[in-house]
Order: sequence, then structure tokens, then C-alpha cells
Amino acid sequence: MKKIVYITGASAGIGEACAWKFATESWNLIITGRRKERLEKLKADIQSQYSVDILIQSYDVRDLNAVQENINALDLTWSQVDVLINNAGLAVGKGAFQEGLYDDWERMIDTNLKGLIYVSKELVAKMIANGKGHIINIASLAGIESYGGGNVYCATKHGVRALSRAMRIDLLHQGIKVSTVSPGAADTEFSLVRYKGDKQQADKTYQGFEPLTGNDVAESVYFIASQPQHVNIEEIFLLPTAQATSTIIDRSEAN
Ligand code: NDP
Ligand code: 8X3
Repeated sequence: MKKIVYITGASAGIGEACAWKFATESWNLIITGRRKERLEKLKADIQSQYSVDILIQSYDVRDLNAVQENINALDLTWSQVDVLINNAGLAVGKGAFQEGLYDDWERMIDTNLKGLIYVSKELVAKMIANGKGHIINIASLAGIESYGGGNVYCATKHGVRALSRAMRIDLLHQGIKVSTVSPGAADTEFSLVRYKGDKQQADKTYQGFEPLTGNDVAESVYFIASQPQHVNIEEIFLLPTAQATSTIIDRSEAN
């Protein structure tokens, strides 16, 4: 029987790359995100190449009722989720704390932390009932170190790493694994979202060096998911070769 992976934020970037990676490894997929048309296209594209079952759940992770409705609607077969990838997340804005906007901060806290908590809580209930499961949380370099202008985004990602450790402890006796992937700069739609559609500003983020791709991160996620049952990879922290810290990046490569 094929395994099942539940991916939040599969409509772009790292989540989309995870969908492709797990499909190439013959897993069935539950792909989620707000942009339904993207998910439908992804499903059609993957199924044109791989013989896997794909279920779309389109909802906003910030909406607890929507999270509960969707996860409760999983039938007996789709409820047998082997791996949850908590990937949906974003940065909104970058600037000094004293100039920050409440609306940006709330979007990050509600998505990166509360959304992850809602999806996890609902799926953990299924995992406990199934007697199996593995949660892989996408944190960030921003969850390991804080950097200027990153304030609340960094706080949410520090929170994701803290919560991962706490979940690992609490779920230990349920046989449910918990792991974290903490990437550095990855060229996805992340910066376009952070800079609110300003493509010039977004492109600057990746200028002069080779960033990670969504596929690079998906390889780490799959490596974690494919370990034997008795092995739990606690965390993978991956950076572009040209990046040493959030702010120390060798941008000498000619574009
Ligand atoms: P993208 O912007 O490319 O993708 C983000 C995904 O999250 C989209 O599929 C989006 O779907 C989904 N999403 C955002 N908000 C919500 C919401 N409220 N409800 C449901 N889905 C939502 O960015 P990345 O792929 O780069 O980001 C994925 C994760 O990786 C994030 O948690 C990010 O913080 C983390 N990360 C990214 C790094 C980077 O440099 N790119 C580095 C380290 C970590 P939709 O808009 O359709 O809802
Ligand atoms: C995204 C990477 O360094 O811009 O989490 O915060 S960073």
C-alpha cells in the first residue's frame, strides 16, 4: 500500500517541490493551500507523470473551523496519514521593530504558529488513532538566529523549533516522530510575499549567489521521511554554500 503525505502550502515553493519529490517516490498526496487553481494544476501535472492518488484540500490554515472541517472530512483511507509536512508559512515585511505593522505581525503569527498548531492538533488525533505518524515542521535559519528587520518572523520560526522539540517529547510514547527542517535562503515566492509583490526588492535577496531551491529542501524532507521506523532525524539545518549566517552571504558570484 502506498504511504500518504499531507503537505500544507503545496501551491508554491518548498511545499510544491515536496509534492513532486514524494510523488516520484510513489507516495499518495494530500495537497493544501488557499489557491485552489494552483493545486488543481499541480495535481494534473503530477498525475500526468506519476501514478499516485492526490487529494486537494483548499483552505486557510489560520481558520480553525476550516482546518477542522477539512481534516475531519478525510475518509478512512485518506486518514491514514504517514507524514505531515507543516510547510505553509510566510514573512510579511522586513524592517525595524519600532516601525512594524500589527497586521503583518498578526499574519505571520497566525499562519506560521497558530496555523501549524491547528493542523498538527487535528492530524495528531488521527495519527494516535492509527498508531503511527511523523510530523516534519519547516522552520528556518530565522528560527536559529535573529537578524535585523526579521523580528516577528524570527520569533515565529524560533517558536516553530521550540514547539517541535516540545511535540517530540509529548508524542514520544505515542510512537509519533517529530522532525524539523531549517533552511536558509531558498528562491521561492517567499521574498515576493515578504516584499508585498515588489519583484525588484525580492530579486535582490538572491543576487550574486546561488540560493537553495525548493527541490533542495524537499530532498532533506524526503530523507527524513524515508528513514526506518526506529530512526528519528531531529533536525536538518541546510544553507546555500554561499551563506554562513542570515547576513553573511558571499555575493561575489557574477549574475
Ligand atoms: P512560498 O511563498 O513559495 O510558499 C508558501 C506556501 O505557503 C504557499 O503554498 C502558500 O499557499 C502557503 N500559505 C501561506 N499562507 C497560507 C495560509 N494562510 N493558509 C494556507 N496556506 C498558506 O514560500 P516557501 O516555499 O519559501 O515557504 C514555505 C515555508 O518555508 C514557509 O514556512 C517559510 O517560512 C519557510 N522557509 C522559507 C525559506 C526561504 O528562503 N524561501 C527559508 C526558510 C524557511 P497559498 O498562498 O496558496 O495559500
Ligand atoms: C527564510 C530565510 O533568512 O530570510 O526563512 O529568514 S530568512
